Amino acid sequence: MKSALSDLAFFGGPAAFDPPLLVGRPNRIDRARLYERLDRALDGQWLSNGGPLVREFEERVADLAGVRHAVAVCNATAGLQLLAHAAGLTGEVIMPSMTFAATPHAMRWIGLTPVFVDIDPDTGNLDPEQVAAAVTPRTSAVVGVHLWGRPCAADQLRKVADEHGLRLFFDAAHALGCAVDGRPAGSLGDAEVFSFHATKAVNAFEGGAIVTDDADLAERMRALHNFGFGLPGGSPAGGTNAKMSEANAAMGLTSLDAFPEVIARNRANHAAYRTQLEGIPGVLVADHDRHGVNNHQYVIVEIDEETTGIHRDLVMDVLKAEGIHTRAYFSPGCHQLEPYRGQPHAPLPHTERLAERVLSLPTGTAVDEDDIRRVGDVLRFCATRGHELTAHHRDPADAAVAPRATTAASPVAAPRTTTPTPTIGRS
Ligand code: T4K
Repeated sequence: MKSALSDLAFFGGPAAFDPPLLVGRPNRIDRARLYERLDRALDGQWLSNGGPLVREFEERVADLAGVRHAVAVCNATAGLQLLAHAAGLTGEVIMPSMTFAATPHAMRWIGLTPVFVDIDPDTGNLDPEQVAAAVTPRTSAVVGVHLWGRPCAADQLRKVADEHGLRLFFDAAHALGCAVDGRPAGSLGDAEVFSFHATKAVNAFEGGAIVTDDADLAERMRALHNFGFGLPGGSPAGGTNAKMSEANAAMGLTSLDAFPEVIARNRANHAAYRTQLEGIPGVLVADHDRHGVNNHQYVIVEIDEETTGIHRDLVMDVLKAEGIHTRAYFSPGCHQLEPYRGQPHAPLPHTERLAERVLSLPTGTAVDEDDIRRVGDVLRFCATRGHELTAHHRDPADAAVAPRATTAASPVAAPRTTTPTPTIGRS
């Protein structure tokens, strides 16, 4: 328990966690099952190009998404590109800035122009009114992001898309197993893309899947992700290689087996964080349950600097010194990242406000209730002694509590500027 500033590892005290606790630790799986599946692939001498494990993985993912088709791919970024290409998108694609760089980068990489619009501050997801206002003759699609697994306002977005003849796709990288009004994520758009990256609730080491009810689109994607082979009439643009291997599918299937247990643990962890942090002025634990069924793979807190006297970035550094490695999902908004910085965009006040406050805490099977109690202690200390902590950090002349040399070099205490430090990539 920390009671004085000098107890904090940031100011030279002992760290709360050694080894550290990290956001994004892969969830536990049954290794024997993984090895059995890998043995099967090796024995069968079929390692890629639509093997039996990939087929089984696709069936199970399509089932979870409540759709007829799933095309497994090497990662969600390639999946987004494959989808945009197969759907024949051109010109501008409307999307939120409050997302991982992969969403705009995937589009830009294939010559499309991401157009950022603001979020609904209640959900963190695309605001349909802002989407309608951003449509131009060059717009071909809307790509919503189910942020932290919260399903987008699909019906309202569908209305806007239909009015303007646009395709409606979702980046569902966070949203496997999530749902709203009984409709699973994956079934809300014309097509949606899941991520099975190592850090996700279900992982295939690396991987992704595009899910859809559109049989023609699925067929095009299946051909194009294998060099365009088998596409009726051929493919003028050729094709790419975005296939998932059997080894990735073996991991994906084994991780899917563990998914119910992972969700249960995530849900319990989320509840424990809420209990620990409830009532601390200026600290808000995002309540995903208000927005539908969630897999709870992201525990998100907002730090209000005005109330606590401490900026989120300094909280991250103090936590890191304690061995608690958080991430800011997502900060800054993509419009402030290269290569989008400096390009004109609609006003994004809600995105910018959320990006300044947001913090993602460790969860998953690597984290238990006792860990959460100890994380809660440090966060409570930061929030209730925030003014003091900030003042001491800004005045290293106070030798008794001067920050450790390594962390003092961090940019967190620099005055806020219009070009924020990319907190996602900070390590
Ligand atoms: N759309 C959205 C909305 C997304 O969030 C993402 C990916 C995508 C699209 C694209 O999906 P993929 O193409 O990746 O399938 C991480 C993930 O790399 C990224 O997949 C994910 N979103 C994003 C939210 O998180 P970083 O830059 O934070 O990764 P990194 O390497 O800093 O690791 C994050 C944390 O996880 C650290 O605390 C370390 C820990 N970690 C990581 C790995 C890889 C582990 O403990 N073990 C591991 O094996 O992006």
